[in-house]
Amino acid sequence: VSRAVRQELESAGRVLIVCHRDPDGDALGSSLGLMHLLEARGRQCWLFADGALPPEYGFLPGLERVSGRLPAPEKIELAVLLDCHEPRRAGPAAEELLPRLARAAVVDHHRGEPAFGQAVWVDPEFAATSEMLAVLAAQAGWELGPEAAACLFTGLMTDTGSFRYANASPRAFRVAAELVEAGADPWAISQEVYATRPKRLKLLGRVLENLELAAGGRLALGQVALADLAALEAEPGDLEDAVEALRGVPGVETAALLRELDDGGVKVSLRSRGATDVSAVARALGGGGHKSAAGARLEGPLAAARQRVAAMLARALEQAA
Ligand SMILES: [Mn+2]
Repeated sequence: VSRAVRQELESAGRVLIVCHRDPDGDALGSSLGLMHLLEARGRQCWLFADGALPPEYGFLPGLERVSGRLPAPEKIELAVLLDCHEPRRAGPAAEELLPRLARAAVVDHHRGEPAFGQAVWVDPEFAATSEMLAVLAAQAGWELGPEAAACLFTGLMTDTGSFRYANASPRAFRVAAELVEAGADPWAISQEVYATRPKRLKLLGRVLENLELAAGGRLALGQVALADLAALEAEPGDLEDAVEALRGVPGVETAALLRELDDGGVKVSLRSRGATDVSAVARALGGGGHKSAAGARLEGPLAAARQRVAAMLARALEQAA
């Protein structure tokens, strides 16, 4: 645990909590978890997230506190950037505000070289930002109530693929046990997060219809055209099951799912089973992420982007073999 980050969190009374744009379970779980922890200690918090909040996280206690608007800078004593370490990852409004504030702390588990913040704790050995905050709270002796525990458990559960990914370390399980002891309900939470939505199943069907195996079956490629997303009224978050399904095909070591964007670009989500570092491929494409889950944004059209990604992944597979 970073002593500097802990000191910042213990000394500030009015705290702005910011996570990356288009927040996922860990971004929201860590933000809300920290809010509950700090408010139990009498602190005042604001929560900011840019982009849509996925409906499966609607159950998180305090979610209504997450706003797409930032408070006036003079009210903020300390800003905390969670689950990313660059202000630009939090969207244009946060990118503009954060560097102007006197005090900023960062807690994140993504790879990279953090250059922002006075107190920075970035450690890719952790499975989730939520896990980092749970460890910090335990070490600091902060009271962990059931609401904070539920939020942090959600972040840890989703970032470990329900404790199945390679990042599900002994520590992740120990932290999960502490969170369950503190009142997180794994069954209730997983029911909410993994509820089967017809839209998602249909979208998964479209992706699987176009499944292509390359590199001798070690590479799975899928794509979703803008028209498919529109026809099913699907949202980007609805595609998470699809990319996991691609990676789950026996023999597949890396998977790529390409999604056509309405501005002519293409979003690519990359997954690996662990041997191939897809974050390196993502970085080469101008994106980033983790060794086994990463993403980037490319220029269109879809077919050209697909060819480019397929060639890069095939090379990465050759190098890993
Ligand atoms: Mn995370």
